[in-house]
Amino acid sequence: MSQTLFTNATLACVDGDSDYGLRDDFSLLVKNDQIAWLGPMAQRPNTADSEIFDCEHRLLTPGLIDCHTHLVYAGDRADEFEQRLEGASYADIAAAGGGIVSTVKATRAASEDELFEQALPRVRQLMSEGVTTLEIKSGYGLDCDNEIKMLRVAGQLEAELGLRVQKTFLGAHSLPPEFDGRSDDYIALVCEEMLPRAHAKGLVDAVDVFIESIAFSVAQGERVLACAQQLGLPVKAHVEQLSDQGGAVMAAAHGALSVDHLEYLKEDDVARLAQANSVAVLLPGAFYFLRERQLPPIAALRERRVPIALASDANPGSSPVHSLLLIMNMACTLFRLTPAEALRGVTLNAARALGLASEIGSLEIGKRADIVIWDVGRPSVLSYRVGMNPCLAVMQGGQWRERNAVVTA
Ligand code: DI6
Ligand code: FE
Repeated sequence: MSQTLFTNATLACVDGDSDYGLRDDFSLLVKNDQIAWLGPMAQRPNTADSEIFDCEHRLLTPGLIDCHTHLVYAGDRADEFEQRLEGASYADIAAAGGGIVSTVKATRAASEDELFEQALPRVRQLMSEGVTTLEIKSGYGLDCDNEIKMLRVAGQLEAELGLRVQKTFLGAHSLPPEFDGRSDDYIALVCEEMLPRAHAKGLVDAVDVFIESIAFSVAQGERVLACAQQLGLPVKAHVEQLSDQGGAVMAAAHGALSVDHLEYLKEDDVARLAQANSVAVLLPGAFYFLRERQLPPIAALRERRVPIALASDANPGSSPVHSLLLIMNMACTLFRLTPAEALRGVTLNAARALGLASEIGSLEIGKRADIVIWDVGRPSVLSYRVGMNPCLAVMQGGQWRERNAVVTA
């Protein structure tokens, strides 16, 4: 049996309903892959057979969780970034055949190995800042074989890098060019072939759809979510990102784990999310990169106690962002979240958005020992600094992943 006793730690447990769940002068015991005990230093167990890790009053948090990414894809869209700086909008570029569809062409042309190699540095960058669980969506293949190829690469990243990866099928991300003018036919293919085949291969943990004027209608999205539910799969949706289509209310009515983006969500619709227990996943990286002006209805989400999660939305078109620490800062500066809400957004509430809150997301007895040691004394510093990475060491499922020489002495 392997045991590690963390001593002299400041814990941000992210337990309870709000705030950091801060404990000073604490000790935490990991046995095998779980948190076995935590309490004040004076009450720590006498464990002669444990490895002792003296935190010297540094901060411990749950492993960070990035609950919404599209980080398996080929190529980049730096040229579109230049076009947008010259005045074209994201929607203009999509309408002219660029945007998502240009990434689809590059992704279809890439082999599984090439996709893996290109995704690797993106995942490593997130991991270097303490990410222990990552969601990855398909959605740049848009046919059976290529969607399956993307999901296989997501699985390979999990197998080779040792972090946890949740795979989300997003076949209804954009209309592939060969279905131009026939979007209902494409949705039929998604429901009747693509999703069932990917699911039969064990590659689907959840199903997502993009409901937007430049993507699919509420009725089309609903068809996909209903098919997912028939297969017993949890659902989520990209909604109200660029306009109010009513997708969030529909997805909540289907018991969505999360509804994501939400800039254009009406305050009146927030109650429906609360009733459905759906998590609001906010994506400040896309808001920033597209220079959106419309803010998500934060006050109403707080008032109705809808859990707020944050994610990178890492993708080549609207959020080429690979840092959850930067996302926490953006959520505070752009959306006026508190640093405590930001930390909860990338831990416990992100776990809820993935349906994993009983296993991960907080420092509590019985949860998996996914733990980050930060070279800071207070949790607000994580949201406050930009461009610094104070992650010293990461324990994933009770095993050390990275460990900086500074704290191993
Ligand atoms: N919303 C987004 O922000 C991304 N996908 C989506 O549904 C954009 C994806 C891309 O532009 O490649
Ligand atoms: Fe997205």
